[in-house]
Amino acid sequence: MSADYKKNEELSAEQHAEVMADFIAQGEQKAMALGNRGPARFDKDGNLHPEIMEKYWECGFYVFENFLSEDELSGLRVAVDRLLETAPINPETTLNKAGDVVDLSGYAKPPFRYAKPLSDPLGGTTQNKGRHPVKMQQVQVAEGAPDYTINFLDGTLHLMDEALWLYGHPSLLKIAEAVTGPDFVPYNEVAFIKEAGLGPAVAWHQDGTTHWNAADWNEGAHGFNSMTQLYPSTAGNCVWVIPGSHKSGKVDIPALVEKNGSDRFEEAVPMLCKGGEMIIMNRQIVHGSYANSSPARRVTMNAGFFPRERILDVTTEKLNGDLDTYTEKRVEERSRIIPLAVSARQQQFPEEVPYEYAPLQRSEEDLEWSDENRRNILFNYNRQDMYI
Ligand SMILES: O=C(O)CCC(=O)C(=O)O
Repeated sequence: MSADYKKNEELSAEQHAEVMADFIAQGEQKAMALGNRGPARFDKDGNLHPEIMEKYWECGFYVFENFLSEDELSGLRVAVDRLLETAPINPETTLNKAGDVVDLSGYAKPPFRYAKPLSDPLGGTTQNKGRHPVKMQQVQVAEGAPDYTINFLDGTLHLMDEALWLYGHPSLLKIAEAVTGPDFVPYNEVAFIKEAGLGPAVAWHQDGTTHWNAADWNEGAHGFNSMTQLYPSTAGNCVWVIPGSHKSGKVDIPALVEKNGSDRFEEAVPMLCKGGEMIIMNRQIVHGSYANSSPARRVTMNAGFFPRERILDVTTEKLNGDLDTYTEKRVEERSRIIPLAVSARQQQFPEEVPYEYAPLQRSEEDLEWSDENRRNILFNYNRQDMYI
């Protein structure tokens, strides 16, 4: 282990920022040299440009520049802040900042998730099927910091209409189609929040937990996440990845920590972009984010997708260890969120050409956006989240 990596010891936020500085400078250079960024481009048939897909499959991630309009971006920022204002101030109370009681009992899954500032809640634990094997560098919080920070929102589409409109974005769904095929299946929509000087680490991991040993395993077997950034995704606050590692099968993360002498892997690069840009990231890529000892906030709107053939009729454990089976009915019910979001977006942005989701094109169910479908389809849609 290198001298400055204090296993089982805490660094102050200043010391952490200091040990990260050289690593960040090198990582930034490597990231910008990969050539996997640019605006979303489509060919004459409206399909994502093949050069983009080529780079995505080479690197395991791609950055779509200038993705959102200023208006859409500021609407999302306001919506997230408004929502956070309403949240209980910590996981032990029902009171929010204004002192009002917040009733979240109707939600099948708690919308707000909390963590200790600058902690690493998952690393080195058996949580999430033990897929985060090594704890990240521990960092002390500054004096006067709150006991908890909200680091995660679960089920963003029923929490904020702005998130539903984003989800119906025709380019986002065209990109999903290009990566996973036109019958792509949604699995969860969440937000990662890393407040400046508070945001906890997400220890190094690969997302997939099911198909590693499948005879027909390939580099796309566990799907991908779209990650729309509401603020700059900087080396200090962002997700770092090992480019190309989505092609390596299951990676020995403890061996990487041993080889590098710390959680700062020399092979890793930061996924950098501006606010309003969108990253797509392969779920098999080795990735993680450091405690946010930086002065910059990150808010990422995640929406993940699977190839249909990798989820249909699969029985596997969810991240909490419960067994689940993804029947055709289940997949179809969970997928209704796509036409519903497209319809909601169409009502918000009527001048846009809406995306057509092939699997539910001939559905006889009413999947138009309405108050009734907000209640019947959208509310608690995320109890049907799926995991492979
Ligand atoms: O946003 C982060 O910090 C972690 C994201 C992540 O691990 C994921 O999307 O799988």
